[in-house]
Formats: sequence, C-alpha cells, structure tokens
Amino acid sequence: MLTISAQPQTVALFVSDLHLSPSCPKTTQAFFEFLRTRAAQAQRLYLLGDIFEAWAGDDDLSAPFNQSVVQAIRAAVESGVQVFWISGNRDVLVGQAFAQATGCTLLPDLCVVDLANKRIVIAHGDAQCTHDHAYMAFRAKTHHPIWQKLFLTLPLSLRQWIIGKLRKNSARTKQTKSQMMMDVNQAAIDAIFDSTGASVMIHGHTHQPQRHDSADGKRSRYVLPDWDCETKPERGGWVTLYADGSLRRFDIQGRIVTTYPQQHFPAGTR
Ligand SMILES: [Mn+2]
Repeated sequence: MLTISAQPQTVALFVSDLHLSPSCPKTTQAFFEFLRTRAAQAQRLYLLGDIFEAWAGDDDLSAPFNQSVVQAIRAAVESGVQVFWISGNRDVLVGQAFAQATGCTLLPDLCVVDLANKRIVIAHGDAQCTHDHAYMAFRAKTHHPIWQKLFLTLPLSLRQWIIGKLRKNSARTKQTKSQMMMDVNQAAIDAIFDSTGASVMIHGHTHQPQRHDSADGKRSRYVLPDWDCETKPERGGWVTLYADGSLRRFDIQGRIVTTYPQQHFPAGTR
C-alpha cells in the first residue's frame, strides 16, 4: 500500500522554562493544551528545566496545583509519549517520587541523546553560565547531594519560605548583572560540543530564544524560549526534531519560527 506522509514523523519535542505556578493559570493551561495536542503526536518529550517556578521537595506533590501538573504529564505518558526530565535551577529538588507519580524519566543535567541519526546534547543551561561566579558557587551548593538531603529535612513550609526569599534576592541581584554574565559562556559551549561530538545542543534558562550556528555550519545551538501567557502577546514555544533529522522551532501559537522578535531579559524570572 502506498503511504503518503506530508510531514516527517515527530521524534521529539524540547521545552523548558515554563515557570509554572498557581499564579500563572493561562501559562499552565497552555502547557496542558500543548501536552494534549503537540506532545501526543511525538514519540518523546524532553522537559529541560524550570518547568516549575519553584519546587520545595517531592513531599509537596499533593498540593492541588502540583497534582494538576503531575496528572497532565501522567496523561501524556499514558497516551504513549516517553517523557524525560532535566531539572533546572528552580526545580532542582524534583526527585524520584515526582518521576514515579508522572511516569517520566529523570535525566542528569547535560545529557547526550542519539535520535534521528543526530547526536544531540541537552541541558538546562545554567551550568554553562560560567561568567557568573557567584551563581556558579550557589549552584554547586544547591546541587550537592548532602546539601539537598539536609535542606529536605527542614519542614516544607520553612523550605517554601526560604525559596521565596532566595527568589526575591536573585531578582534584585540580577538587575546588577550584565548581559554577558546572564548568558552562557561560549567557551563552555565549545567544550561540550568538542567532548561529546554532538552536532546539536538544546538548552533553556537564559530566556534568549535563538539558533546559534557555528561558522562552519556544522554545529547548531538552540536556545528555548520561556513561557508567559498571562499577558499579551503570549510568549513561549518549543523545538521539534523530525525523523529525517531536521529541527524546527515553534512559537506558542504553533507557528514555525524563523526569527524571534526583540530579545528580552525579563527581570527576575530566570
Ligand atoms: Mn533556569
């Protein structure tokens, strides 16, 4: 039988920086819609960090808002999509209980995946912002297993309070940081391409959606957009990998992106 497919099969979708919280109902609904429609047509979905604005620990799984997100991801998994998760700086405390509740697979930050005859390296992106020494020191602490273990022994409400404080502090200090400090370090990116042999890198964190191609055209780095549908114009989008190895960027409306409008650094949301 002759099969005509107008479009190559969708192998994987890559999304990050939704920053979901109860105060962002429209963004949350947009993500649920994305899971029901776009993700349902893909074999794999990669969630590359900061899906939650804050995550105080897996013992907060039963909060109604968190449950709604868990159930939405679970429904995608049950419909046959393989869902993979890399934690960002905001949801670094997501753990095995979350993975079990959603059915997703936790991956370490910076991961090489071979898909559609392409070697792709995926990460949240904050570990490559090595110009920001103060942040890197903070990151080393919060990623340390012993620090995490100790922090998780605190009562949930205290953890939430501390996280709220940290967020306010980081929003304040961010205003004093340069664009260069807030972006990835090209040397760190080059080192990753060199050591992995990947031809594609996909990450989020910086909220600077873009495609950066190397001078020889052999390497492409896709930076994912953050999502914000609370005010117009809505912001967000994803990257799609097709079976023929091609990649495309989409905006929140599902339109193919060739260039993004004026770049932005929304204060205090990274
Ligand atoms: Mn981030």
